Amino acid sequence: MPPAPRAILALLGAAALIAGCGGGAPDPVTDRDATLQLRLDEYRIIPAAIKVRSGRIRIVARNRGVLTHNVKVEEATNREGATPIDYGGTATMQPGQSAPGVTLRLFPGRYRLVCTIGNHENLGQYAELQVTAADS
Ligand SMILES: [Cu+2]
Repeated sequence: MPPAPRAILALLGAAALIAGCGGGAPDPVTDRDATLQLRLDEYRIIPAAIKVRSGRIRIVARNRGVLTHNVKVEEATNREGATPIDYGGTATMQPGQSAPGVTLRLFPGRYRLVCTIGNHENLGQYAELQVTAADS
C-alpha cells in the first residue's frame, strides 16, 4: 500500500527543516533598519546568518529557550587558538526574558554572534553576521 500523501508531505517538511539547519551557508537575512531581532533557544541563534549595513547596529534578543543565554559579537577568526575580539553584546537572559537593546558600532567585515554561556557555542549556538559598507 502506498503511503498517504499527508505522510509524504510531513517527510518533505522534515527534510526541509534539516536542510535549513546548520548545513552549509544559509542565505543571510538582510536587515535594513540596523536592528538585529534575534531569537535564542537550545542551542541556536535565529536567524543563523544576517547581513546588515555598517554603523550603529542595535541588537534585540529574546530567550525562547529553557536555559539562560546571551549574545556577544566577536570577530570572525579562523586563527587557531586566537582569542577573538569581543565587540560587546547583551546581558544574560533568563528563559522567556528579552535583553534590553544594545547598540554597537561595527565596521564592515565578518563577525560571529555567539552565546558565551557554558559550551553553548560549541553546541551550535552561533550565527554569522556580515556587515557591509554603508553605501553598498
Ligand atoms: Cu546559550
